[in-house]
Amino acid sequence: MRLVTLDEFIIEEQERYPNATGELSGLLRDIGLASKIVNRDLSRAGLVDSILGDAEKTNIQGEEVKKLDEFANSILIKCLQNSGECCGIASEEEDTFVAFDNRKNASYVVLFDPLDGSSNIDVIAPVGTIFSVFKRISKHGENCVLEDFLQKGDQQVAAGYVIYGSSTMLVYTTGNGVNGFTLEPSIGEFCLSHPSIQTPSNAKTYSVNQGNYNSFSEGTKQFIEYCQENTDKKAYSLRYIGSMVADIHRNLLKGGIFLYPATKDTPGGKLRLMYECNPMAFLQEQAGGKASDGTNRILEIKPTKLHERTTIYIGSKATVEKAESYLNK
Ligand code: AHM
Ligand code: MG
Repeated sequence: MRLVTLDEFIIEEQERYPNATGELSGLLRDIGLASKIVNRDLSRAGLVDSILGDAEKTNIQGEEVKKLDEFANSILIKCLQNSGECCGIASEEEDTFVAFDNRKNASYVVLFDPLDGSSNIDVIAPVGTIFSVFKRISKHGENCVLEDFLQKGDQQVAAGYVIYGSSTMLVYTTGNGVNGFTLEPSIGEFCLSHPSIQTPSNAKTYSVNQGNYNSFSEGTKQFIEYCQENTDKKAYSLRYIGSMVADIHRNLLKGGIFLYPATKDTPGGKLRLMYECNPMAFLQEQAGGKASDGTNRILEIKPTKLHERTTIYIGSKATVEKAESYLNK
């Protein structure tokens, strides 16, 4: 079987669209490169004292920053700034967006969570990088502005994640389906391993931090009971890694629902609209799944700030609709 590398696939895809300028292709290749560098250092995390553990500071959202969060953040920024196609970034680890002064003519902005689920690093559980790409709406030749980033999710031109697990995989969409590429370590290339991913319409598993059960709404509690009792079929299995990328990756391939509802501590939800929920929602929809805040389609939420949070119910379409039916009774 012929190996198709990520770079070859991106070029072949670009050739299908005669009007494509190749800028987005270049950007995706640079994200692939950044994730290979992050992957290399993550795989040594347990060995190298200097990169394992806390950076002994907190980010703008009051969360503890791990050294590897900072490392992944700076690698992504460097690769994107070098790429020439990106006029600015916003990151879960930065207070505000960063405009690249030397890239005023570039067309795209990229938002990312450099290392999602990073509290899992110290116990060698999977973590991930999540990214979301928008076309700028401000004028070329000037610095990008906040409005370039605060676009609704349905305006994304590309989105994806990299999961660093027992193997490393990059999964992305440009709005023409979802494809997955597994890193072949001996040649250092992402190779097409999961073409045209479609997610099953019914879940087999549900993923939620059930420790928060007592503070969930009645509708969410009833939906969880439905998952456990599900009388017509076998009850769903509960699978929760605590790393959104890993939980969603499993559900995408095997069928499942991931939910992070409102809790007492996080009444507006915990996960970030721009860095986590939008890109995952775009991927799920492209794979035939669904993503909602319980009532509204995630991709239609108009963001008001970069670090906005939302509740999320995402995964197999029929199961997300079932959750919505309990929530909106
Ligand atoms: P992070 O971006 O600070 O790593 O937080 C996001 C993570 C998700 O990966 C995961 O689904 C969730 O937080 C787990 O939260 P909890 O520990 O409250 O269940
Ligand atoms: Mg995160």
